[in-house]
Amino acid sequence: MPSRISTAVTISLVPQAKGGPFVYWDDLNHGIERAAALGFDAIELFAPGPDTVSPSTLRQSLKDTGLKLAAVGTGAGWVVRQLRLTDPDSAIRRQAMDFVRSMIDFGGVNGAPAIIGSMQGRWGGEVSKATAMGWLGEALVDLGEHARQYNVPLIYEPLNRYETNLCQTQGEGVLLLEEFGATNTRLLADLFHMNIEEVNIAAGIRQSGRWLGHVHCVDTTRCAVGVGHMDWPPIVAALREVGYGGYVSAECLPWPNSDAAAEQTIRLYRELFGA
Ligand code: LER
Ligand code: MN
Repeated sequence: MPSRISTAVTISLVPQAKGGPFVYWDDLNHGIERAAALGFDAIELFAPGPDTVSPSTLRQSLKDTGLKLAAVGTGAGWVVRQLRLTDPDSAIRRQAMDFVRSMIDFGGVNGAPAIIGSMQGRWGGEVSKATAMGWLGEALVDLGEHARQYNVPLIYEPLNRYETNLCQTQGEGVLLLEEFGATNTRLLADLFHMNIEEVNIAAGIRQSGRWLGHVHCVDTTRCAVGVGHMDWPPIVAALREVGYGGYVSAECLPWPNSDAAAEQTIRLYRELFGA
C-alpha cells in the first residue's frame, strides 16, 4: 500500500521573522483553529524559544482539535539570538547546541521533530569550509541522538545559496549525513530552496530517497502551491517513488492573506497528493 502523505500549515510566533514564509502569525490558538477548520492534519510551529508556549497547553489544544504537531523550527535561535552551529566562537556554538536541544525537547514531548535550517550558519573568515562542515556533521549526529528518546528524528534542511554556503542540495545533505553516520537525522526538501539550487527537483527528491523526512511544499514564488510555475507531476511522482509518508508543510508567504494561502494550499494538496 502506498504511504499516506499528511498535510501541515505553518504558524510563526516570532516577530523578528515578519515578512517570512509562514502562513499564520502571532496567535497560536487562531492558527490552530483555522488549521483544524480547513482540514489540515497538523501545524508546524516557529516559536521564539522552548518557553513561549507551554507544552501541556499545546498538547491540550492539539487534542481538542485533533491536530498533530508536524515539526518545530529552530530558526529563532539565529534570528532572535544570533546563535549558529558553525560560529567561530566555541561558546556560541555551545549555546546553539543547547538551544536546539531545548527545542528538540519542546517538540519531542508533543511527538514532533525539530528542524535545523538557518541555525546551521555558514563557513567563511577564520572558519574553513571543512571545519564548518565538521562542526555541522558532528552536531547533526549529537542532536539526532538527543531526539531519539522521543522516537523522532532530527530534521536537517539544505538552504539556497543566499542563506548558507554549507549544504544547498539534497545530494550534499545525503553525503553529509552518510559521512558522519547521522543515523537519526533526516533531510528536509524545501521546494523553494530546491527550485534555486537543484538541476532537477524530482531528481533531488529521488537522491534524498530514504533520508527524506519532511517537505516544505510551496510554489516557485514561495507562495501557496499553484501560485507559481512549479512542474508538479514529476515532483509528486518522485515523492511516491521514494515512498514518502511524511508531511507536506506549507512554509509559504501569507499571500494574498493567511486564510487565502491556507485554503489554496489544502485544496491543491488534496488534488496533488490525495491528502
Ligand atoms: C528558511 O529559508 C527556511 O526555509 C526555513 O525552513 C529554515 O529555517
Ligand atoms: Mn524551509
